[in-house]
Amino acid sequence: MTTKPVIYGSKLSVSTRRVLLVLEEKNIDYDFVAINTAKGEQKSQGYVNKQPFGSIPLLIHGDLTLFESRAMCRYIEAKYPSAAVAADGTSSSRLVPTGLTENAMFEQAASIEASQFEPIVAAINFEKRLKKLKGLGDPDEEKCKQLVTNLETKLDAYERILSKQAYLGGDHLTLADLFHLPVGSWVKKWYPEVFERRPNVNRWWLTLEERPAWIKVDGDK
Ligand SMILES: N[C@@H](CCC(=O)N[C@@H](CS)C(=O)NCC(=O)O)C(=O)O
Repeated sequence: MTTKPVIYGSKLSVSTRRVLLVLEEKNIDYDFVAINTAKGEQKSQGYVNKQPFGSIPLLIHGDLTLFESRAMCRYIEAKYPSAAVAADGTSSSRLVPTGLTENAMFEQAASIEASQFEPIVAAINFEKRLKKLKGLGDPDEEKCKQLVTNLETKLDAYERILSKQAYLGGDHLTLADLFHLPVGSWVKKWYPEVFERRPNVNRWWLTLEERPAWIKVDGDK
């Protein structure tokens, strides 16, 4: 298939950014179709026919129509396994390892992100940013405090893991690390100390934030 993947989404959406980040990491050419969620374009009948949940992003590539950002990232990795590494040369092109043990470690890390990290950071992102954008009022600071306490407990576990290895899934960068960046970078802006006072979490996070692909995606708003 020679056609480019088409991503429907918003450059401000964390889930869209997750997919754009992986495309940039792997230097894949893609087309982008902006969906204005404030205008409810993601709820139009034509869109919902393709994305039944009426949310972004959506990936279309040839005959394939795919939703769920993490599934898209895995698809991109599988479809373009030998795509060029990032400009700084630090990325292994295999963002999902294929060896049995390495893959099990990757899956563990991906599961940690989805089940331990995402629910908390997404709730903080909702309180601090999305609530206002949706006209639902000010953040509930008491709720944020509880969420941050919960996040600290999780990051203590990350600190234990990252004191023994460079990345969450082992000694090489994988999709599991990249999955954290879009929402986590917002949370770090509001609560930098939560990341910074854990030396290994801090080192890991700075390594991710400094990746040229992320700098490009984060700057493209
Ligand atoms: N688990 C989904 C989450 C998709 C999602 O919640 N997208 C948000 C933007 S980040 C959205 O579409 N919000 C508008 C809406 O749901 O109407 C994924 O990773 O793709």
